[in-house]
Amino acid sequence: MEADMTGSGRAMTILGVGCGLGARDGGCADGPRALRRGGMGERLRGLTEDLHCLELQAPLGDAQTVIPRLADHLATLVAKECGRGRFPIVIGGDHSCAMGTWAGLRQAHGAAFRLIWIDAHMDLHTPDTSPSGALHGMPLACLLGLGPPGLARHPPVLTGTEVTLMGVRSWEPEEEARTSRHGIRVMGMAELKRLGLAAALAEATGPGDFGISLDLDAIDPADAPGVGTPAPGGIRADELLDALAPLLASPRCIGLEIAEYNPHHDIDQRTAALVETIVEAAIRSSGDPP
Ligand SMILES: [Mn+2]
Repeated sequence: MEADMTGSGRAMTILGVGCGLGARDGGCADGPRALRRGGMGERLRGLTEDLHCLELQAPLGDAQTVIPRLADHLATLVAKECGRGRFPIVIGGDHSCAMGTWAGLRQAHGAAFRLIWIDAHMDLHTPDTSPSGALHGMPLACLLGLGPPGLARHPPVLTGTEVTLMGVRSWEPEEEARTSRHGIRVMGMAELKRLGLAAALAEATGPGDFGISLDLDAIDPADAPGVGTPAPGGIRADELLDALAPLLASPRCIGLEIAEYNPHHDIDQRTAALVETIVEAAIRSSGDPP
């Protein structure tokens, strides 16, 4: 890792995943492209000497066929970038991209790591429990090895005890049952308010390595309107940024994913600016780890 550090922080690769096939509202497929056209890459390159940007586009087709293939492709790319000592930032696209992101990190990262899944939803459905059938409600289940062949990851990428769900406030009973069965730690909004976000994140990350998967719908729709499935009563953006920035700076942080940016629902570029600020925090702070 050290050899790839530049004067201005660690080497990073942003992987945009233009896929909305996993969502009922597929507009998030345009997320990475909208951010690129808005000039995010150029502005971020002003902050670091070593930033690569890649973009995947989902082909037309059936979600159940396309998404697992895309996830395999993404996993390969993420693993390759990690192997080169580069910090991966995956930007969706719908949250089904997580099936690839964390498979790739599991492949490339030798040590154990915890995953902090910040989301309004649990994403623990399988096709037989999902009311909508949308695959973006299933990625965490797939990573745990749940679901039908082709969708479930085998061997499982994660075990439940490695995962903390944070900010959840909308789920089905079958999903909640899975959190208990698999030992997934759940921190709902009430607990986040009680503990404070920084303390909650510190508890969730533990002393070792960790990754962060942020579904933008975890954030209150007032601050992040540009999502397909908004859920009122979420985490305020300022609080999240304050709590997240020092974690993104930590050398224990092995990867970041930001999913569900839907430019068609954004208001005054509010959500786009937030995505950029979070990525910026990862880039800016990476030069001087605590
Ligand atoms: Mn999600």
